[in-house]
Amino acid sequence: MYQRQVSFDKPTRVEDSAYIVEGVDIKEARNTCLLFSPKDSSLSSGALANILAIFKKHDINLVHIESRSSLRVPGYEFFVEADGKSGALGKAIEDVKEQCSYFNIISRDYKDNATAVPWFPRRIRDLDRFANQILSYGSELDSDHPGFTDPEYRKRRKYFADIAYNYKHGEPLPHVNYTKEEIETWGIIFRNLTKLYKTHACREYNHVFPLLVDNCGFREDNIPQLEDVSNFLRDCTGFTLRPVAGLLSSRDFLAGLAFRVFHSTQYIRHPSKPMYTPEPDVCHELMGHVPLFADPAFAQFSQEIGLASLGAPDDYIEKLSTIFWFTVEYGLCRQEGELKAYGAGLLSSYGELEYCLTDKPQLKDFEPEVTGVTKYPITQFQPLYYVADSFETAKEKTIKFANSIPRPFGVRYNAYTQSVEVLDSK
Ligand code: HBI
Ligand code: FE
Repeated sequence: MYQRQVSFDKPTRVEDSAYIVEGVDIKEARNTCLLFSPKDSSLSSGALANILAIFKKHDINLVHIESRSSLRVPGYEFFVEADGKSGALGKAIEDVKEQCSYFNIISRDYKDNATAVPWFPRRIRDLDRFANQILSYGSELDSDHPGFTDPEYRKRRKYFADIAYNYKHGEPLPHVNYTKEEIETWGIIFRNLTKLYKTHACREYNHVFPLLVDNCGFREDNIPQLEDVSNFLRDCTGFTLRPVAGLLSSRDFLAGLAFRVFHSTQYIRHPSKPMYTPEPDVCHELMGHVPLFADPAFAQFSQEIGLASLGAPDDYIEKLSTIFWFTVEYGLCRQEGELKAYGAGLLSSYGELEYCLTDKPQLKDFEPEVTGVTKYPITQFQPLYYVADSFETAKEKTIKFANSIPRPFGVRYNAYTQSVEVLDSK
């Protein structure tokens, strides 16, 4: 029986791994933003010039500066992105702080600083910065992984991991020639799942699936290419796919959703156990997740979870991950009086898709405050599912929940520039 045993839901993150790209230590550079209002913040007083002089003194470059009139204090508020060694930056921050009535730090190193807000991407290309910060690299399999002792499979996993590792925003998604054996594995899963969708999947899923057959080569004898699927999704809702080399931290993974970017694996599970995978694979992403990202209301709902996560404290990241688990992964909904599945973990698992609509599991209405603190098993079928009335109401409830997250600012997505605007009020 297929079990999606998800051993990757670790709320920990790889904070300390040094990662170097093209000679630039991006852990140090450009991962600190400052949001502040000078004490006398009327522009005519030259307040900004005084502050800039402090940065100059400490040899800190500002690679981005924004100003706007402040809602918090009379006068102006500045948002700057600093580029410099953390020691010098720390000193500059101390000096600037003294000149300010309001001051906030947004930093990757937020754990060392009680008042700092966790860093988050603000432009879609910022996603390149954590693409390589993964909890485990593709070819490093645990000893209980079905492919652990298969050198061919590990070599193949390394190939997929390298593709994703080298990917940069804006590039076409690399085309992969899947082997005959890989296509057979996909075929088994495809054949079994498609028998159930008519009766078990939600209306939106069944609306989109034939379009994926027609436009993206969803067939028993073909593993669709991420590039074709991503282009299809972009036309539907603006969602795009990005190849990912392994498991991202929850924080990074959720941040992608704020930009309507879904991090997708491209490898396939080991052929010895076609109905089981200990981690997401291309079957889970394409048959589980992709169809619903083509639905406008579901796409909005997913993006709201992503936007809520930006700069949120760790305990709220965990709540949002749990909400993600009980909706995007294992959600049920009620349609015309009948229960249907919309979660990707269900729609990519033959066994659990059948089980979830029987009278065995417990059902509760989706309520973010409650759902977000519910414990769940990851190695067996879910004993409890949360049921949504519609993606619209799930979205409204999630927005309300997001407003309760303690953050010193609000965020808004600008689809024209594909960037997140940091607002000084919610
Ligand atoms: N990383 N690559 C990848 N794929 C996922 O599905 C994924 C992840 N990191 C965390 C995660 N899912 C979930 O456990 C939630 O925390 C969001
Ligand atoms: Fe998933």
